[in-house]
Amino acid sequence: MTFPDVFEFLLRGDFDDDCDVDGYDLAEFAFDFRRTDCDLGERCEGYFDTDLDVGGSDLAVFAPNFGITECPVCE
Ligand SMILES: [Ca+2]
Ligand SMILES: [Ca+2]
Repeated sequence: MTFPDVFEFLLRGDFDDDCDVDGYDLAEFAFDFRRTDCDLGERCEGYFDTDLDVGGSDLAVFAPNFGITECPVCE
């Protein structure tokens, strides 16, 4: 089953998997924003790169998707 990985790739920032990037997803992102321990403990929501933190470079990935209300793979 590779579908979930493709799905996540297509709409990064949709942390609750409901095919949009809205305020709920923003709340998830904001909760982990500024974490620097993404190699430890709980998974960092919003950790899109490989620098072990949730910071500006991750926000740059999340921000363009914010406001999308349907993902490309949804009917
Ligand atoms: Ca969502
Ligand atoms: Ca980062």
